[in-house]
Amino acid sequence: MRTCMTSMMLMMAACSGCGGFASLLAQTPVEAGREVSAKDAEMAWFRDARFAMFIHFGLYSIPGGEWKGKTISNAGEWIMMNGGISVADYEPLKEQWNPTKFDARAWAKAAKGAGMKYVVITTKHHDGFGLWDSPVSDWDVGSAPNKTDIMAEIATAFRAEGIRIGWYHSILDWHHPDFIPRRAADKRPTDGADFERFVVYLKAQLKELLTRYGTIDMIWFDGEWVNWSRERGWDLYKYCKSISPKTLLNNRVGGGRNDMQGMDKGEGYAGDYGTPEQEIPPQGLPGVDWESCMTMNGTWGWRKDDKNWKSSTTLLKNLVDCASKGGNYLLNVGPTPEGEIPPESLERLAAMGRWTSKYGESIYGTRAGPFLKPLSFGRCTQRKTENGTRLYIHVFDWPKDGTLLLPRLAAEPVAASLLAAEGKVGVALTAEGIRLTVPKDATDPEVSVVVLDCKGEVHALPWCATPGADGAILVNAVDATLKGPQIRLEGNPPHVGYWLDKSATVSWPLETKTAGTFDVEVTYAANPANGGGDFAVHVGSAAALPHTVTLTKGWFDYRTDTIGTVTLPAGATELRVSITNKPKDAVLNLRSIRLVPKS
Ligand code: FHN
Repeated sequence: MRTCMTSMMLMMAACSGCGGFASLLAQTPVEAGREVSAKDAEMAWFRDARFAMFIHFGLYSIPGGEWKGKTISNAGEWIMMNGGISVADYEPLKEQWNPTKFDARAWAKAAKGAGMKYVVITTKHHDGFGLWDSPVSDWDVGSAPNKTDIMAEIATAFRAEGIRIGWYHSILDWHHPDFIPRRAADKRPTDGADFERFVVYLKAQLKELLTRYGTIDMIWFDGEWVNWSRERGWDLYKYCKSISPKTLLNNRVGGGRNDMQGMDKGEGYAGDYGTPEQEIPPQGLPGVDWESCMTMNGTWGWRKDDKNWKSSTTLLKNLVDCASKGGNYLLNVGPTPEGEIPPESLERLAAMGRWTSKYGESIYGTRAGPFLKPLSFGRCTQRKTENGTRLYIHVFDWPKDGTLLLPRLAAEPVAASLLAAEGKVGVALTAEGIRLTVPKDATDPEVSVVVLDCKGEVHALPWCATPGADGAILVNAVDATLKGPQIRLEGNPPHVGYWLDKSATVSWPLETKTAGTFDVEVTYAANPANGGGDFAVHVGSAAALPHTVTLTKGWFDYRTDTIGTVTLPAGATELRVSITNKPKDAVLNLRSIRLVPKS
């Protein structure tokens, strides 16, 4: 797809080192050359790290998803909740806590070998059980058969491998008598329960965790959705920072997390970075610090029957995807009750290490790539160099015709090469964009990396949809401009979802050399339970093209309707979709629109 600029404008951009397009360009936040703020200084190591180990380890590892001979659905670390287990029935687990094979040095070596730069381990999950001996509690390892201070072992072993330390700490506490409201299965009386007293306890334990084990690099708060508030979040944020100013605190401290999407629901919530969970933002988030946490199988804590392991290639692509969008990848392991990381996890960590040890330059210390939308064949990261900018093009799908077309950039390419591989790469500025000519075969079985060195800074040029070789114009959700409340991209590949507000709209800039009439094909999903209604497609100022949705099987079950024809004028215009009648929660999830020229 061509951007809306003539090749002459591009050449001018290239020649002028893109100085002529500053006003047009989406700024890609990079540190080089700009005033480094206190926030930047504080976040620097986080932004460079890109890859980390998450560890869910605790009493819940013992049942491993089973309780009294029954398999409990969706339970690893949630077994107490999902199994409806009372505190009295859960407490005896403490007498079984004896991870005899726990070896923090082995865990640290596995993380180091994978190329992970920090670790986040559960000090206390929602069951309230502490993996260190806390003077303010006897619900911790201090009164268990095996009194090993897990935090101390982790801090020593991971620091020895040069890995920074993060403590996961749940605000939600299903065990402490002062935590209210209680779970449904928790029939303990709440008389005398005092949540303020619980907060004092919470702060006392955090002070222990922040002062007993050297400088802690981050506290990974969680469980912020019960009886928590923005005000409590700021109070806890300031409390922790008063003890350890350099310790980063995620946005779950503040209660502002927007569910699994993980970024803040609005302004004014506490927290240093966003925390998408089990998903990666579909597009980059310029100027935002974030980290996607994901499991290797389907469960955070150990679950003996969860064999749903993602491939190492999928895990690698997730790492690259996160880095290309300016975020970190926090990849989870759930050790067994004996204290061992499952072999399937170790295999994947070793496989990732083989790749990061060879191509890590394209991940660590890089920043989000300049492209406003993900590349169709891979991803891109960038770093500042002495003479300009180095782009790392991560190729997931090696081209059969030997060419890679990069969307247009205001850039002055100087040279292209293969990272950690032999072979030549040609580079040419063309009317469609920057064309790279690569060897016939991929240089890596999983993710190959092409390097493009450019003079000066590199910025994306405004994108718009243009006719492809067949004359059709395809616009996908990932390229859309979304306006209005709640609406956002969802899924992979994404559709436009959460279209809950009738005022929200979706649009794409278009450009065609000649006027023409096109059939309009809309691909969408509409859940029978809470979807359906009417929308309209608008082209520029022409009359709207109305359409009534046909319900599908669900929000991720798509269909394509040809809804009529539109006439495009020559030149630039806009394709927009609005909701005209919304009887239920939402009308549709919109995946793509294709304009097919009428012959
Ligand atoms: O409820 C927890 C869950 O057990 C797990 O710890 C994840 C990891 O991010 N956090 C919460 C769910 O958002």
